[in-house]
Amino acid sequence: DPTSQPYRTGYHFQPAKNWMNDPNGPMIYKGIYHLFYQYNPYGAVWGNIVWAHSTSTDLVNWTPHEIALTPSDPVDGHGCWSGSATLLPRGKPAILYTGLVDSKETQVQNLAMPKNCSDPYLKEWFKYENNPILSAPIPINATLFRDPSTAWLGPDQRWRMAVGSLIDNREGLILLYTSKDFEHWIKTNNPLHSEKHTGMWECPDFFPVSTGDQNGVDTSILGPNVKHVLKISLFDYHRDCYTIGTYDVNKDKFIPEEGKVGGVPGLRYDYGKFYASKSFFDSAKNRRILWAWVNESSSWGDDIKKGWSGLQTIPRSLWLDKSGKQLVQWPIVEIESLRENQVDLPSKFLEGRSLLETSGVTAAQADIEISFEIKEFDKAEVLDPSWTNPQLLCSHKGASVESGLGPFGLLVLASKDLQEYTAVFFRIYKGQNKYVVLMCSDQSSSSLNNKNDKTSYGAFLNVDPVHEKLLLRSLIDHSIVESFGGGGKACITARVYPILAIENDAHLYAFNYGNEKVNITSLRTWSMKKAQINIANPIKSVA
Ligand code: DQQ
Repeated sequence: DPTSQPYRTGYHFQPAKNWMNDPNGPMIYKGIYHLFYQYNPYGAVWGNIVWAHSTSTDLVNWTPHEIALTPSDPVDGHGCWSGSATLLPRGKPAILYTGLVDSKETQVQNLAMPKNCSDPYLKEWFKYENNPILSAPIPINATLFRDPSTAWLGPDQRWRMAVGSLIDNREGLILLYTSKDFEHWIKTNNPLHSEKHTGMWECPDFFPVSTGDQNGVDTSILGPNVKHVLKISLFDYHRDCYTIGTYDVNKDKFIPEEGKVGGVPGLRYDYGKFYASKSFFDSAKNRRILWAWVNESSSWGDDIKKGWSGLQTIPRSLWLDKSGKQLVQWPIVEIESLRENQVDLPSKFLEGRSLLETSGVTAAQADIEISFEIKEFDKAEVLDPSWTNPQLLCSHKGASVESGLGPFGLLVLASKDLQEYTAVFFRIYKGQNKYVVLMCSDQSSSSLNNKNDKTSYGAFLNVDPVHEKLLLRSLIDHSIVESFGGGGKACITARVYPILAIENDAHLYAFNYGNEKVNITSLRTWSMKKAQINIANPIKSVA
């Protein structure tokens, strides 16, 4: 039974069984949240891809529906790949998605619409009779032409959609198309954006963010009060990168403010496992919400044995940081409705090389927030200027490597004897003219099962530890740990499969393996209730 296993999650979105990858077409329609996703109805590995569909009223509990889009010749007989939803004027939804027309993975773009717009659950969809609406333009390779974005409407009353692609020199690019009627689309002369030596760009997401507050704005909003974000999924590196910039709607060009969108050292939504993300504007609560696929770190054999593969992140609100230079993400507030049995620890010093167990929490299914304050910086080590790659730094200096200031943070999904643990922590270094905070998620001791990928992840956190507290929140859910540093300025998601630290044998600790003491100013834990997620018949018959 795939639903009763130690790695099955309690409050993360996943289907009852089988393979899931990218989130597709998230939207809110008549007060109902919709999530579609790439799904294999026949097994726990990628293949036979359809659009599965679930709806929710609170983004926490989800009802499964019939498959929304299933392959049919001639426009998508070999797969219904990723795409997006757009709300047309008068609120009518439309789906743009990639169809695979043959076994060689030739890709076209298709349009689908609801059969009955008065059904808020949008249970049935039909494919537009003149599909495909787009085939790959010369000289684009038709196997590298996919993932239409949510469309936005320009002041010229033309819709725009972005499609991911690749040309010579491993140049990733975003093709841009415009349309007056959503059915006939014309390619613009220049791509929306492109960059050499980055490889294929998948799943583009392009949207405005408000410069004045944390509210989200509709995808078609332009003007002086917004900046634009371009997110791409880098196929060669399996990571989601974004850049903030301005969008010139007359030239249909995106101008990044700094750096490169495709650069491996660039900004990422999440520095761990997180891919093919997609955002949507939630008009009910004026926020932009982000979803992403979190794949397994276990072996194919183990995935087939457990009968499922893939999770979605907890949906995250997303907004522009006060600095204007990066985005901030935070789990949607609705998830807090699952919190119970709050335990508060009084503020206290955590001496060097010490451990503090938090009890009274179901540590395998929990939410924890901890805040550290540093007073003494003398012992901080000097950051070697050549240490520019935070992930490498975290893998060289795992949780067991002591230093002056850090590592300090959390040991989650830990066994009693600490044979197994996942460590999420900070280290503080002396940089050129400021202190540098490194955030790590170290999976190297997460499981005695060595068939899992236990790569460590890391990010530099844009927080000044002299003037600000160091906040860390982790959402722990059996085989996933989603961590938010600095109130969501750096996020790291990890998948782990402990053998000992499961269910009631999982423990949770705060730790400080550095030499210098740190002050825990607050430590709050909650057990998390189980959400009703994709259970076909949640109401048991009493007859
Ligand atoms: N997954 C889909 C593609 C997309 C990729 C196929 C990204 O449309 O490019 O399942 O994970």
